[in-house]
Amino acid sequence: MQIGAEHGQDADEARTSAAGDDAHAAASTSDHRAGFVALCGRPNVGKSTLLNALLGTELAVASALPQTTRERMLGVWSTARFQAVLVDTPGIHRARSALNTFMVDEAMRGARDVDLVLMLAEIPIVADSETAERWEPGPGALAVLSALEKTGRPLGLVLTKLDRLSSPGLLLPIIRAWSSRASFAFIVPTSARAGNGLDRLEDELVRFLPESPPLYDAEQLSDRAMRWHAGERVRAALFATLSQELPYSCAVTIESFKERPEKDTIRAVIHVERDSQKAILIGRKGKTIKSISTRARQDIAEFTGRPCDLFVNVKVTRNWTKNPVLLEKLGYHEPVGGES
Ligand SMILES: Nc1nc2c(ncn2[C@@H]2O[C@H](COP(=O)(O)OP(=O)(O)OP(=O)(O)O)[C@@H](O)[C@H]2O)c(=O)[nH]1
Ligand SMILES: [Mg+2]
Repeated sequence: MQIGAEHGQDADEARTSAAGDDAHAAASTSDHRAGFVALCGRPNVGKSTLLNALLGTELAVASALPQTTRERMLGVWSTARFQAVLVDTPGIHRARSALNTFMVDEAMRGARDVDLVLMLAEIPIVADSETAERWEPGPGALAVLSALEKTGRPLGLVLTKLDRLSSPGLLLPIIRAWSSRASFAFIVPTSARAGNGLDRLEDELVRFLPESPPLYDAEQLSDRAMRWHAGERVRAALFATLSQELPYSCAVTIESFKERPEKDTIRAVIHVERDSQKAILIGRKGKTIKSISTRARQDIAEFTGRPCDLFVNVKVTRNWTKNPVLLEKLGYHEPVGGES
């Protein structure tokens, strides 16, 4: 698996470099298609899980808690027929802290300049057809719709978590309620978990990719470097291990990532906002931090395909979620060319 060393290449830059690249041109056939597809929606609707299901690999970190994804990430889906560069984005929500404002801005940056925006929305769990008939999208989902319509990009609706619906008959009124709200290019119900609707989604989205040679090397799976993915896996372990609130006060930086043929060595710092959080994170006799780092180490090793040593430190970076300067220091800023 090849992971990108570059981040920050936008849609236009990728197109320009592909057009001038002989190696890519050689791979092109007249009907090959390539382009960018953004996955957008409220937090927790299943954007990262859908990206993973389409790519067939656990590239993006997904969790049961909302606001897991904080930064854009590209997942490159290459087939003989097309290359869809999928843009995973943070959930769009009403932001209060500096971190949340960054996340929503990041999501909107993800929807910019793409060939197609997919708006993901959860299928509501309705018990009977009467409830389904009365159902309307909520204010949060409608706010997302209005923000995405403003991008002016073609907009397809992906209804998610179809497997939770007890009967397929309940779906029709839900689709009707959505189609009365906007003129979507298409509406596709899916279950990333059960693998339903993914073939149809593929057919729909490929139609929006322009004829083009591949924009990325077919071997390249992501624009983010391995150290970024390692940091994400430490964050995933925090979401999986800690109770509700604490993961939202945690940021992870990778201080060093030494690749060695037999065993990589990774040093990570988990930043919390307060001393009391540091104590909880470490736990009695270091038990909590040990289980987090064991979990993260296994996850990173599975991802890289190599064993690793992972050393984790916990540091108090006071009120970092509220302070734009500290956010930048911890890596939450608009990407600059070549940086990962
Ligand atoms: N039942 C069911 N659950 C799903 C499906 N897709 C995603 N989920 C679950 O929904 C939760 C959120 O999934 P994510 O992929 O992290 O959602 P997201 O939209 O990326 O969330 P944020 O990054 O927090 O905005 C996880 O617990 C997933 O396992 C699905 O098709 N069926
Ligand atoms: Mg996500």
